[in-house]
Parts: sequence; structure tokens; C-alpha cells
Amino acid sequence: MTGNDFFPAHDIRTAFFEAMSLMYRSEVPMYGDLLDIVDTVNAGVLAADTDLEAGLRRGGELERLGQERHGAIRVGTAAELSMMRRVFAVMGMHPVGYYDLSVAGVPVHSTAFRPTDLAGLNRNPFRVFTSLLRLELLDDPELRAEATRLLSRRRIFNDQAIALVERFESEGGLDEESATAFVAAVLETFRWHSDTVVDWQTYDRLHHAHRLVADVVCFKGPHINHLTPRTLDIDAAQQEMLNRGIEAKDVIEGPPRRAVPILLRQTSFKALEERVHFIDAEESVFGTHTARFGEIEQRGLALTPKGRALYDELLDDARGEESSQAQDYEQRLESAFSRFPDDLEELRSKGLGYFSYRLADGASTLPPDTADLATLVASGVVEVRPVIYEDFLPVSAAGVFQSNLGGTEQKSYSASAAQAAFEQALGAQVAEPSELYEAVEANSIASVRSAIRARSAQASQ
Ligand code: OOG
Ligand code: NI
Repeated sequence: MTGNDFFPAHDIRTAFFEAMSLMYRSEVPMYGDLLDIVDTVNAGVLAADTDLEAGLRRGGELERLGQERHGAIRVGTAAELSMMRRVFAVMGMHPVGYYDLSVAGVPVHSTAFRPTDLAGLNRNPFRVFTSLLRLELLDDPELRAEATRLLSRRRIFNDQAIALVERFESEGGLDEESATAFVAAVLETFRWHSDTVVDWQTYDRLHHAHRLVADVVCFKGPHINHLTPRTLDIDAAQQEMLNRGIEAKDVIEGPPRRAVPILLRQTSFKALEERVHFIDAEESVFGTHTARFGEIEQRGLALTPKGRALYDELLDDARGEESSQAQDYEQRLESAFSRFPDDLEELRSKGLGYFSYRLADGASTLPPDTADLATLVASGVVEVRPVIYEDFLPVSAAGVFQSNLGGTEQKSYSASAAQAAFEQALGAQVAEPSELYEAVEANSIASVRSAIRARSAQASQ
């Protein structure tokens, strides 16, 4: 078979994402309500702001908006994580970023699988936040051994999924028929099973160690625990959730509302209490487990390390010693962030964000080849657009975890980040997010330069 017969990775990703979305909608009907809210809010924002619409269209974001989702899973072992990496590679998704959540009382560390280049993101920016359980953080050795034993017995991928990943790796791609089979086989891994693999007592002990431990260890596989559409106005979406009587998270995670959205803002509805069956119970006797929820996100400007440092500092100021659930949290957040510039040009000139550049449509006067970027922008020959943040935020992620594990207990772990151990489990290094944004910016500048050169060459003929 030649490379030309391979089904493109982004089409496999889209097919998989659509199958997963359909499955989740039937498993968690409230996710359908969220999609409805987001569609309505987005349509309203676009109708009221034609400049925004035109900008999104030019940047390739408008088309991806309706299908944009992220999801999350939690796996139990290094073998599961590294196989997951190989599975996502078939769909053109690669590990980006390292997130240590132990500092926030959640015994996992994580990465996000996603397309890494702009073309792939604009085709379909599906991302999966993937967490690896850190059993070494549990202090009860017996419980650790029990969890390890349970995890070692399960197989989260079926034979066909494994065979097709191996074929992809040895042949360099999959034809359409194999791609279709791959999507169906891999979907099984993410399905919800109400049958646990433990008796009630074991569940209870693991649950007591940490709710998340029970969620990973007591089930047959890493059920998808949420899918998140992207909205252009998260405050409106949050209000609409409340209007519809959906029990939303108390506060929106991330930065406050601003004229120029930055990074990522997130809210969710609380996880459902679902019926689960324990192996020692009669057929008709069920317990409950909370794990699965729905989330909405709003994405904005990707920040440079300098901008990110300022974000982290201001967020820290706002949170202080108190919890982010406190009544006046929103005001504290707003006032802390008054120190963060909120004007596109100022953000750019201060080097706080990443931007992409293109020759303006109507630009007729030709600048000299040598003009610097600032001059080109100031003269209107070159247009500037924010580069969108495609990743996650550890403090926000911890907030999302906490509000969805049910209960209010706070654990603390004395662990620290362990990126090298995570990468060893993964079997690869994670990409550094800032390097990817920098490449988007640099590529756009290079294209502007070559477009200007091409035009001047034309003009001088
Ligand atoms: C992942 C929580 C993190 C986000 O959007 O920050 C996350 C999980 O609950 O497994 O999805
Ligand atoms: Ni999420």
C-alpha cells in the first residue's frame, strides 16, 4: 500500500471524536443540554459582533468552533498510559505539557493529547486531558498492593485496537476500512461500565483513600469523564445553566472576564451520582459512584512565559489563604487582575502574549522588504491576531477535579512534580506548550515576509 491510500489522521480524529460525543450524549444526556446552551450563546455572540465573526473566520477558528471539545480520562498504570499515547498518535494527537496535581490534593499527574500544529488544530482541535494515578502517594501499603493487583488484572484495550495500532506503526498509516474499525475498537475503552470489578468493601476502602483512586481502580476501563464544548461567552453560558436549573460549579475557574480573553476559563455541572453494581451484591442491588460531568470552556490569548508568570502571580494574590469558593472571590480576582493589561496592542508590545501576523487584505501600498514588524503593524499593512491557548491550567484543573469528585474532603500530599517519572511511564517526552506557540508566531511572521517579498518582486517586473 502506498502512503496515498492512508486515511488522514485528522479524519480518524474527527470520526473518533464524533463517535465519542454521540456515546457520551447517550450516557450523560445533560451533556446534550450543554451543547445546546453553547450553540445558542455562540450564535448570539457572533450575530452581535460581526468583527469578531470575521476575525474568527480569517483565523480558521470559526469552522472548528462547533466541533471543538476536550475530554478527560484517568488511567492506572504506566502500561495503560504508554498504550494510550500510541492510540492517540494514530489520530494525530501527541502529549503536550506536564501537570502536577498532587500539590492540589489530587494524587495524579497529567498531560494533554492534542494536535500540535495549527493546521491540525484548525481541522479538529480535539484534546484529551489524561491523568495517571500515583499510587505511590497512598500511605497504606496494603491498599496500594490491592490497587496494584486490581490494575494488573485489567486490560483496557481490546485485541483489535492493539492490532490496529501495531499495523499503523509498522505500515505508517491505516486505510479507511481499518480506520473505521480502529475507531469502533478504541471507543470501547472509553465506555462507561456500571459493573465494578470489586466488592463493596474494597470500593469503600479505596474510595476512602481518595475518591479518585476508586474511580480509576474499581472499573474495567478509563471511562471518559467529561466532554467540553468551547463557548465565546462563558458568563452567559454559566447564567444559562443556572436558568435551566443545572447545578453549576460555584465559580468560573481561570482569569476574570476581560475585554481581551486570555488563557482559559472553565465551568462545569456537578458530577452525576450513578448506579454501580458491586461483585458481591445481588443482581438487583446497586450502589452509587460520582465521576462523570459536563464542562464549558472559553479560550483566549496564549501567554508568553512572561505573561504566564504575571497570571500565576495575580491568581495567587486573588486566592490568598482563602478558598476560591469564598463569596467575594470574583471581586478579589477582578481587582488582582486590574494589573494585567487588557488591550491587544499593549499585551503585544509588552510581550505578554503570542500573536499571529498576516498581510491585510486591502494592503495596497507596499512596504520595503526591510521594514520591521512594528512599522508594518502600525501602518496597517500587517494584521495581528491573538494565538489561542490550546492547553490547560493546573490550578483550574484541580478545581475541576475537586468540584466533580463529590464531597469536600481535602487531602494533602507531600509529593512534588515528577515529570521525568511521568515521561518514563508515557514512553515519550511531552512537548513544551510555549515552544509550540512560539512556532505558530514565528511561522506567521515568516509567511508575512515572504508574501511581501513576492509582491515587491511582482511590482518591480
Ligand atoms: C480532569 C480535570 C481537568 C480540565 O478541563 O482542566 C480538566 C479530570 O477530572 O479527570 O479536564
Ligand atoms: Ni476539562
